[in-house]
Amino acid sequence: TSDHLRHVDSMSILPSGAGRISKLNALILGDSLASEEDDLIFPSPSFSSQALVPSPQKYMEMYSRSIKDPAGFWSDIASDFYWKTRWGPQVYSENLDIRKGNIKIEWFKGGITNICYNCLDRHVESGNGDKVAFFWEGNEPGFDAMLTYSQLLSRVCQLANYLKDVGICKGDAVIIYLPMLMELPIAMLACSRIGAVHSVVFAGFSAESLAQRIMDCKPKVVITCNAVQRGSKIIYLKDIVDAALTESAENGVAVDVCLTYANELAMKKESTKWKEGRDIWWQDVVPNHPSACDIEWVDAEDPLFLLYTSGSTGKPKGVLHTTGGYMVYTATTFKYAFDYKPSDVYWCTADCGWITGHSYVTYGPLLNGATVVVFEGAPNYPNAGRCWEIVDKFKVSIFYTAPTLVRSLMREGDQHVKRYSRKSLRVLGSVGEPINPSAWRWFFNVVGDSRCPISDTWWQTETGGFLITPLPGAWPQKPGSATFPFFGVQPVIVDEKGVEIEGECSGYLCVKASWPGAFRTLYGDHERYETTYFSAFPGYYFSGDGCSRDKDGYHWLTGRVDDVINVSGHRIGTAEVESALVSHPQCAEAAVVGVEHEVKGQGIYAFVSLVEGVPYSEELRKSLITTVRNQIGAFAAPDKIHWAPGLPKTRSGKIMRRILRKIASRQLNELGDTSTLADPSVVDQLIALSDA
Ligand code: 6R9
Repeated sequence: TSDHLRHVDSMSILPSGAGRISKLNALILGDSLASEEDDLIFPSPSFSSQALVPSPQKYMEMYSRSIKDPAGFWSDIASDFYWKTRWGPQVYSENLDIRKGNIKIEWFKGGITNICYNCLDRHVESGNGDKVAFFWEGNEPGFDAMLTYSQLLSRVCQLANYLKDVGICKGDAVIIYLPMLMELPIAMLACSRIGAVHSVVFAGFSAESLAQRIMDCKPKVVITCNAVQRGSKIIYLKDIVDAALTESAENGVAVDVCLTYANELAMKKESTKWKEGRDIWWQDVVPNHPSACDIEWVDAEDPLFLLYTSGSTGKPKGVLHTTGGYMVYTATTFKYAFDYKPSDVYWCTADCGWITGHSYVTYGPLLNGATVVVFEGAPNYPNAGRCWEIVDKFKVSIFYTAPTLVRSLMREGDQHVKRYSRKSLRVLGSVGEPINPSAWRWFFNVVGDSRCPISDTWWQTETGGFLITPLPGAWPQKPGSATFPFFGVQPVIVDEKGVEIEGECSGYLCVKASWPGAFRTLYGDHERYETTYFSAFPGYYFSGDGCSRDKDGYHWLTGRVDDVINVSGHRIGTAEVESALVSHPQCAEAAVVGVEHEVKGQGIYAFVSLVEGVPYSEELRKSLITTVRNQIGAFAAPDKIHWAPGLPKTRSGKIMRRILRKIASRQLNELGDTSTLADPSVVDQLIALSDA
């Protein structure tokens, strides 16, 4: 058993004190007892008694089996899905130890299936075709739509048939650049139906970022729409795609087809710029295609999608997920972490452009046959009550969002929440960054009326699904802790030498065995996969996050320990922002660090050195920020530009970010040792320019 397991087994999850122990025992024994005591918040007995995992004991039972017998545990679960051919004798095979050869992870190899079939056809064939799959809510209140499972299946088939018509085959890449219209998950499912590999690019990325992704995965088709209104702003997506396609064509990657959905609520068809021969209106072709489409049966290890994410170096990484393991894992994590019941209405506020939208807007919920709310708009438009209006409108019972949204709504005041009933809510969820205890408490007490457990789910693009998460109903919660590992997951905390630390500790968060939802490679660069994730601490997958474990065995994520910043739950590499800044003709050098931000979690703080002789000016500041917006996207725009005559560097020329972080957060008496700097006087110059 793992350390974690021993930890929990010995019931040391409890702080000393007989009162508490008897309370937890009471909970385990199913007594009707609920209380909030100090930092432990117990699920109510009525919640626990109906929960899928109603007690720590039940969790322990399932967890220990998942660790002792992963093959048996996961094949039992996988058997609930449809497989055309069952997987081979080996349920999984793995090598996570770089010292023993190449990193390899495989689950259900030889199993032949299709995730779209399991998301849609399976439910329709079992008589659930009339159940609502999607409730769609537009940007403007009053604009909405819905699709049942049967209707969704027809839509997906029509698009799949169109894609086949234009030559998309199994294994071909398709880039999807769409806002949160239902057409976005429809496009994902159409690709998976025919074995094509989708790569969704968040529609907030700039033309340059999109072009970079197009050039990396070389899609035959790009799917987009002409424009979208988000909040009070109209964004002309087709113009961005046009620019990206021009750039990629100039670099030798020509895209045959740009399938464009006419979103007439935001922009007239006639005003859209058009390139005959390449551009085609979705509405002109897709609805004319048959609403039934044969499945392309694929191997469990055939690729399902690519999703680009930021790392600590400049070039985004194409995280590759395969079919079978991802399917089983997203479905199972969704079911248990949200205690899913067929009567639930589920809303996740994430955009499908991020991993959360892949695993927990599209695949996880649909695999469970859930009813999902898809929201196009901005959560504070037209006012701060919009989320709760939507919750009441669709009777949402599971609401999954990011701490940044919780904090921004918290600032607007309780009245916006309280004027809605929210009585349908049952379970809340949080993802994207650590949730600070005060935001947790507001979410719990005000939004959830102190009755809905919060699943603070820790995971990553790379992990495919939740790795550390509460199971509502099982454990007492601690505000701000992601609690315990999901079934089959063995997190370990290691020190800087890669040695596992036991008990109460803090260090680097790693995982020591594979789980079905793990990514299998970085597209086109397996070596980078191995060096980025498996070399720092040989024998383990390294997450890039810091973590501490308290005396009760609860996990507390402390944020990234690499050069990645987390802004409103969006991962941004400091190197990407720096390379955008230095592409500005007047910028000589840039160093970017994250600083604490009240709403966004972290803000982007950029130190910029200018080319000799260029004076500082407000205009230049704006132009630098615009450069970043254009190269990456608005979400990566620096919050602060700090003029820097020089940057603190070691004698070997390495920028000392530790010092920059302290200057950025004004912790000037904690600068530490600056004597190893090539020129220690730059520090004083920087401090002097702090408020320039
Ligand atoms: C799902 C997602 C991954 C990084 C991850 C960590 C942070 C995500 C978190 C959390 C603390 C949570 N993170 N969830 N930190 N508690 N519940 O966000 O994927 O965009 O790849 O970001 O986000 O730092 O390493 P991704």
